[in-house]
Amino acid sequence: MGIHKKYYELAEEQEKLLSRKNEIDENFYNGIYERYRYPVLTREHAPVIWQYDLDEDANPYFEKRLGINATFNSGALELNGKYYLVARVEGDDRKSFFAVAESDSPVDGFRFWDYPVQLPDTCPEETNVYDMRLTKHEDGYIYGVFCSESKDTESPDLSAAVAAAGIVRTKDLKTWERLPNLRTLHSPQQRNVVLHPEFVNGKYAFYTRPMDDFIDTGSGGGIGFGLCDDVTNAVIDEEIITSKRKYHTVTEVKNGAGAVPIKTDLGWIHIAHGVRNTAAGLRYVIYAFATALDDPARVIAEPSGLLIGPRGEERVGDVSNVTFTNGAITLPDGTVYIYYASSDTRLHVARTSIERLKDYVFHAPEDPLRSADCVAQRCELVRKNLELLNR
Ligand code: M1P
Repeated sequence: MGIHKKYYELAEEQEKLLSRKNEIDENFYNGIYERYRYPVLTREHAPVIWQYDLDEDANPYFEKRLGINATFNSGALELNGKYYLVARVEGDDRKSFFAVAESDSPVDGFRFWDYPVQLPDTCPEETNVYDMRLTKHEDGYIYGVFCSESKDTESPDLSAAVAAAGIVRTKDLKTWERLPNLRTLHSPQQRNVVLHPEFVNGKYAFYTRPMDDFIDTGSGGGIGFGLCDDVTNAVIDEEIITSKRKYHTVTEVKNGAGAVPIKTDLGWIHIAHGVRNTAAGLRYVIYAFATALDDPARVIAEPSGLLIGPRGEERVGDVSNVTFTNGAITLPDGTVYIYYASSDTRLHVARTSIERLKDYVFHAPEDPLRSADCVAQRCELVRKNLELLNR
């Protein structure tokens, strides 16, 4: 039994990709954040040993045995000076799983650990798992909250599914303890659930996304918020709505919490996603809002429109016209790295800071919700600028 020589070629080629330095994309400017030129994770980052049988006897043509289709929506965390992404990895078989990618840098050099995460398999009906949010909670654990998807056995429709929020916790990203799924007593389905990093009134606090159905949020009015006493048996009775879905905005069809909220002196800054419908299908963008420090469910600022929308090659992928985030890392100096995926295919990074995010969230104007008022808003900006320019 020997190693097929093609392995060395592929490994060498991949090494060039993994050691490539990233750089700021000079063609993009908005003052709010910088985009980086290269994605931080792509399917080409997936280890060769995940996909090929290296044994030249068993695999004489060196054929791919278990392909990887995409690496995208990632939880993100800094731990002991290293940067970690817990990515959604999708096999060619359509099943997603989690895998940890580690780097010494927040913008490049991410390498997957040898083995994907093997979550404790406690839900026999669970078919798919994805989109983990990683919360360093003040109780000392790192929590991973993710979508646990099962077939809806009550429905005759083969595609009918049920989404629930799975919960795991760890201290090192290696050993994962699975807790029972979150139960929300008044919402039949849940996706895009995020655990708040601090206790609120002595309780665990979750941002939820009440949904009547697997795809449609139905009567769900937006990003929810609920408290529970015991995270090891998490049950939320009352969900209140924080950032609402609104007609003719980027959140009209649905929205969902993204990265764990970032604490600032002015409030919690949330980086979430909003969805609208178009003739070409759903369009997902990232938007931001702030909630009060003394009440993380109360929205105190919400600039209009999108923060990050798909641009250039980001527009195209398995689910085109999507930007989506479920992870950001804030450094002690206030630098913020937002990890966002494009078109359910690859993962990118954008760099900003707490000060710039605050300036954006609290000073970019709110959506006045009507064209006539938007024109008035823009004309006021033009008037002020012309006055300055003509002074
Ligand atoms: O395909 C776009 C996104 O769709 C879902 O988000 P939502 O629940 O808001 O519709 C998620 O499945 C997400 O993984 C995916 O990126």
